[in-house]
Amino acid sequence: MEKNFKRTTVTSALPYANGPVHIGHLAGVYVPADIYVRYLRLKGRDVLFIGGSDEHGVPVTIRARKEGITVQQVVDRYHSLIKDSFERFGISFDVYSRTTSDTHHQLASDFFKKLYDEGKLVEQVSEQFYDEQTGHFLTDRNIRGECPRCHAPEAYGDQCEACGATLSPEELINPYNAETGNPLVLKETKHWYLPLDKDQEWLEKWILEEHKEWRPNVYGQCKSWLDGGLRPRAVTRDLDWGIPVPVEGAEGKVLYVWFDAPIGYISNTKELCDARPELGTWETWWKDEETRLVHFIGKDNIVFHCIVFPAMLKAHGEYILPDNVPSNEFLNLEGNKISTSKNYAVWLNEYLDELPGRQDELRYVLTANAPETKDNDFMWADFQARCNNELVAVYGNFVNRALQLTQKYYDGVVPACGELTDYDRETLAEFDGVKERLEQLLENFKFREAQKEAMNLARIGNKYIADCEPWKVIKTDPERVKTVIYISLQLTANLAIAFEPFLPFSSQRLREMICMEDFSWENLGSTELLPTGKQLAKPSLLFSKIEDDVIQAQTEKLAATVKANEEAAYRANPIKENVAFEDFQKLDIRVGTVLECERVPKMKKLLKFKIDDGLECRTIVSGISQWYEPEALVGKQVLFIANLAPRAFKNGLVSEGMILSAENFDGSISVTTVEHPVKPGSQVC
Ligand code: B3M
Ligand code: ZN
Repeated sequence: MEKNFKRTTVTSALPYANGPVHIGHLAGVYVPADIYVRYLRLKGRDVLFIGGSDEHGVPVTIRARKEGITVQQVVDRYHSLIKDSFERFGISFDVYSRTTSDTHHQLASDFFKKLYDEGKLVEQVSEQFYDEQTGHFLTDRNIRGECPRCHAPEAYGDQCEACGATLSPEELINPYNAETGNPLVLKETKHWYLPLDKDQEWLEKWILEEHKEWRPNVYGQCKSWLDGGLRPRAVTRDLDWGIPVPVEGAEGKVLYVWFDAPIGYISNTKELCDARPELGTWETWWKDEETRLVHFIGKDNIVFHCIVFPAMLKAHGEYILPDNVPSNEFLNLEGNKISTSKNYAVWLNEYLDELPGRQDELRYVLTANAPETKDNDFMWADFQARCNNELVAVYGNFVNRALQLTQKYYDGVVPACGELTDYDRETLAEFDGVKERLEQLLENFKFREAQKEAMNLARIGNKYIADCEPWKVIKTDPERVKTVIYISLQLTANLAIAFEPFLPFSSQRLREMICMEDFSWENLGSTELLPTGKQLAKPSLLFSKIEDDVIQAQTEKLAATVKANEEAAYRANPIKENVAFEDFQKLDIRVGTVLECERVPKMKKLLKFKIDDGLECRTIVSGISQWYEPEALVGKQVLFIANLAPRAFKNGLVSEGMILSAENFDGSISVTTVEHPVKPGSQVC
């Protein structure tokens, strides 16, 4: 059912202020949100675009410890860096604030208090690990200890990386604080939970029945959460960075970051509207049924925006719920995952310094390759090709020809339009439907296709001017050239409008060149945008070529990062001390043939092998299922340690030896094998 909304509140995920933002952020969330908002503004709709930094949570505290500075210093630094990068990329927020603001602390605290006072939260005491020396409770990931299954010494509180078992921290033998090494004790602690189990029914109806139009990736993720059954979620934490829990007896506790961060959208709207009363009250943008709420996010945030936050809003009772949550998949970089911790990314602040004035180029390529339906790759070679073959050779070339010829033949004055030929009419007819097509796509968050449609308009223009050859015809039929230039100029003006949401900087420059004051979406498709007799300004190139050396510098920079990461991984794992030859000889390494290989139920990482060791068939268990399909290993000859003491797993499984594999620097595993087939049982020496 289409509702008629009066205004739209658009939010985009609040990035953690624990590092700079990169192209993945831009492609996944901020460029699409900005295109949408710019489009709505051009259409004259009432819209607010809300952004800000997420300054709570554990990541910022980890960064602070790593750099030896205070958490406040970390968030101050990255908040300004992120804000500045967004501004310079033309992400046109109406407000970009932060979750450490007083307004936000007050609003989030009041929100919690209301739910608490009305009995909408469930209080529960549980035992959690506590470091008596530092006086801190620990998160699962910060707890380490001996694995109860395979007895590896450094299993995490949630998982053993050696055997792959999923663990809970209480199962660890001799748990300790991963950061300090201090032993841990169990201590009772009280927390408040949002009883999501009670929201199951209405959420199912609201999402699965009433929002079938959400993108398939969003809808699918929600469905699988709902199918799994919702459970209560703790909304408080034992931490000292965050918003204090506003309840007596909750000293040393703060609101969980995912409880306060989405409320940040509301707080930032409040800050904006308090400062600019002409926008109306913040409540109109969050509580009025005629307001449409749209959240732009990345795919790892879906559950929080589609299930948890709506449940919070509903429990509060006064708020509207999101009408759509367009979420993108991930952008990879040159075939690898973008990683903040490994410094493997194209950081926006660095791009701005290294490719100055090329914001539209990046916006264009990120939208052309947007990961709207599946993960996608950013490749520097593709970036160059798209800039040079599309922006320069099509859009830029057409506009430049139209404007230069106007200068040359008519001193920059729009000529009169004479009689139209059939070809003129065909051309005009082709771009006639563009407004409607663009609207259809933009309203449905199909930005990639929408941009293609705009580029198609430029292609039509480019072809038109090339076919009409005004530079030749001017000698034989000057009257005809007037019409060709007139039409080309109208197309140019249309391009300035159509591209504004996507490429705001070049659109603005183009607009200045054609002195276009009246600039509204409704004019799109018109053939009378630049009237005869209008004086245009001096043109300059809209886009310039990206040279090979620029691209090479970027790919070399990435390669250097990969190399540095590999070297760091090597240094972290240096060659061990020398051993005597006799000690080496104690190990009996042999070749075995894999007879069978299968996954182990409930132990995700394990593969169970039956190995022909020359005499008999033995069982060996190995934690490599992430890297191999079991069938692919059957028949292979592998190296294994034949005299390793057998190891027992909790489910009764016993491993009689160990298969040797190489661990690559990126953590991937490759099983060792022999160059020529040999008899099973052959010794490795
Ligand atoms: N800061 C996670 C992220 O940056 C989180 C988003 C909050 S949106 C309310 O991916
Ligand atoms: Zn283990």
